[in-house]
Amino acid sequence: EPLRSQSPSSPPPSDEDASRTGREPENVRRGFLEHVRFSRGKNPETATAHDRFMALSLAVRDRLAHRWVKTARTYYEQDVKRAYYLSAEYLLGRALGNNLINTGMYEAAEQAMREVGVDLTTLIEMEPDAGLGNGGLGRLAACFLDSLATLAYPGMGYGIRYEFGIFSQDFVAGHQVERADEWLKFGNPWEIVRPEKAVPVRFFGRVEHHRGADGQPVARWVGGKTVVGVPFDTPIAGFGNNTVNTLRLWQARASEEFDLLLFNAGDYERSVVEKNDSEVISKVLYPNDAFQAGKELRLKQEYFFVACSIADIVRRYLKKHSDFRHFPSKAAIQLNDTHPAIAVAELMRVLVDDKRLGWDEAFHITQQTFGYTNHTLLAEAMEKWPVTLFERLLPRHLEIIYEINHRFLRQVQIRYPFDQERMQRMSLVEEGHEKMIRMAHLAVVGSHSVNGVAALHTDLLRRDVLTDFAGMFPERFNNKTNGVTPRRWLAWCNPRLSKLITSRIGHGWETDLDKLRKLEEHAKDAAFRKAFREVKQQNKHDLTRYVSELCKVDLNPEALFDVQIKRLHEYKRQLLNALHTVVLWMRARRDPSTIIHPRAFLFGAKAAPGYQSAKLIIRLINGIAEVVNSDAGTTGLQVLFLPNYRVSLAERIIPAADVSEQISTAGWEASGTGNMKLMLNGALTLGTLDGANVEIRDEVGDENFFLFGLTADEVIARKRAGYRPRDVYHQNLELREAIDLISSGFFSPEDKNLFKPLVDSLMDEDRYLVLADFESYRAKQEEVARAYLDHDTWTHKCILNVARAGIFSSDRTIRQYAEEIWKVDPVPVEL
Ligand code: B1H
Repeated sequence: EPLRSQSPSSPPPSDEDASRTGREPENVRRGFLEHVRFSRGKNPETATAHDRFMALSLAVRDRLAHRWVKTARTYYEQDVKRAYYLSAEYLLGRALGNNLINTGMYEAAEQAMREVGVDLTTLIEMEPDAGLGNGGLGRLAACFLDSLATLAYPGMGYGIRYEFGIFSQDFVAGHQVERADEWLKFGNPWEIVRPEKAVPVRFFGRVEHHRGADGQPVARWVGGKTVVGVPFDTPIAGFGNNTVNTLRLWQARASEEFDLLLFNAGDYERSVVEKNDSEVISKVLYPNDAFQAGKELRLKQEYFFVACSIADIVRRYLKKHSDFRHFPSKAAIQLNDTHPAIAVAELMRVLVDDKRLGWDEAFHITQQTFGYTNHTLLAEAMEKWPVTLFERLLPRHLEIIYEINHRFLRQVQIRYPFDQERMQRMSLVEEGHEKMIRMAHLAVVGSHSVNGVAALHTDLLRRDVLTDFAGMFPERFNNKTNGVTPRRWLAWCNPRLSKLITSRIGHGWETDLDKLRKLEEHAKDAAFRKAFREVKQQNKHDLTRYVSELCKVDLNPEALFDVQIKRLHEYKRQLLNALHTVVLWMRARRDPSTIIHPRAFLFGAKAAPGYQSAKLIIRLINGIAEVVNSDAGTTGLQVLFLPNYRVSLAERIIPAADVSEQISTAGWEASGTGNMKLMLNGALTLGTLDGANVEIRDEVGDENFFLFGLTADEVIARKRAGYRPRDVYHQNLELREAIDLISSGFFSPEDKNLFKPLVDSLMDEDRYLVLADFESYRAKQEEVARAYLDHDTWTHKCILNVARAGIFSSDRTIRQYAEEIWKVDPVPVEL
């Protein structure tokens, strides 16, 4: 029975009831005070900072609730086609400040808090980051959710509600130490649990084959054990509109039925133990970026959230439809890398086994529904699962994959007769010592669209990693260059620059970032350049203050802030940056006048806990920092590794950056998105022709970009020609001295041989051509330092970088996905 909102004696609570939905300061204040009392059970006098954070967040959520419901109803009533984003990661960061910005309530909240004697920024700082992702891939998913809502697209995210997100990082004697990220410990004010929408998910068991009443073969997956997925919904508010979309994250719960079965059988202990087994599925995010560890639990996580999401999508479809032939006109599902690629087999299972569709019809529907985004060319990141594991965990899916493969390889054979090698290369099953399922091949074969994340990356995908597929299905391949949301990465994180921009070109850039072009005109105005420079300087002072508390290091705010912030990976070459700092320092020790301008080298990065060489690079940089910072007074050089790099720390660093280090070995960084955030905040890029750097340079022009290093083609050629890093070492005196200093144990007095593995791998193999690119990098760094001396010309370049960052808005990216892949239209929400 639906709830009656009318009763004879009391007036109905209406949507317009301002005490709950009003966005004026007095409404926000009342909402806040009510939550202090009734949600936190405190008096204003006894409420802690955390109570206040919870109360304000709940008051903000109240102000989204009405639009959230209205958005869902609008989509339902208009029966619109929806875009579903399936991702194992969402690196959301904090929500309060962003929701205040997107709803236009920031000033009201500030005033309301001031009136009750609370500082809004202190309160915002209470919120833990939602760190349900590793790096770029997870943050991209978060930016996409923001753009979907802002552009009023009917989009929804699906993922896992990890109890522990990305670990938090400490340094102990310069070494990385990981701590569990207990982000839910004090409660999460944004999510709403919906146990009534829980979904059962089967694992293990066996497949029975019968003939149906119609004589057709029927497969039934039976037995095994069941885990339940419980959805938690988080509202995603668009900027300046009424759209509030949903991010639905699944938590694993033990199935009661199953427990009861064991319990009745008298095995209480086993039932409790198995409850644990089920619930570990959503326990923790795997902390690897662009590396596949191949753990059984990870495959369970992937199937778990995929099965829940597909069931949820199908259930929603069946509320208004019964004929599955129209399914692709109501649902587009995007696979964020191969982590959810099992969805191809799962939708086939639902359509063929549960809904009894014919294979060909089901496969056509499946292909029309899915799109696949590839995020990396690294061989070690390619997901492959042992057939034996699949057979045990997901026996029916293995059969389905074999059937897809059989039919697909027949197509290959007809198209390319007598080409056995090609069939082997393209097969979904890798033959060998241990047979493996290639998830990327499953994703490509099961989708109508395959995209890379930057122009160069898509080219390389076509040319190298997926050549055979691009040859056979050229129309499937397309590029969608990544983007970042200008709400979080400018409006929110850099209020000073935002205000300055708005003072010149007005509002509107927040949702139409191409409007920043108008700044090109203002770049000619000396007063504007001066104001721009002052903003950067103030941001650097802010960061300096923050860092002095956090790291007990006093940065020189007059120094050039040179930042490299991203995951720690050998291909990203933090080691190249580190080697250069050693060379500079050795020079400065001999002759301080060689340092053209004071400089602070700032690093932020987490290393995967099992990635030994990455951890050693962190230890090295911390060792270098200790030495270099001890005589910063004479050299003007500072090196600092900021601990626990995460979204909320990026929001502080990026507005204060002068130089953006984007120095990966050409061909390895699929896109990068930090490069875009730094450009948007007026940092100049020092970079290789890799990932989206190529497009950034195309936009800003060569004179506003510091380019160095081998190109992707040159990297390949250099390796083919027999690259010998030791020769480079012998030919470059300064480089040799720096490497020798590291080898000598100078930066690791407690263990003179600590860096031996690092140096050995550099001299013997140097897979990522650090030494090959060193001199080119060093020379370009010298040019950077000289360019910085001319403050005014430098600032002019910074402004042009901001002015030309428009195309790197994730709004542009999402519009392209929506128009070219998903075929979904905006659906504005009216109140
Ligand atoms: C990217 C990953 C990734 N590419 C496997 N691949 C993971 C792969 O947990 N895992 O198993 C996690 C992450 N992440 C990044 O995606 C690219 O390296 C960046 O260049 C790119 O900008 C980003 C977004 O497209």
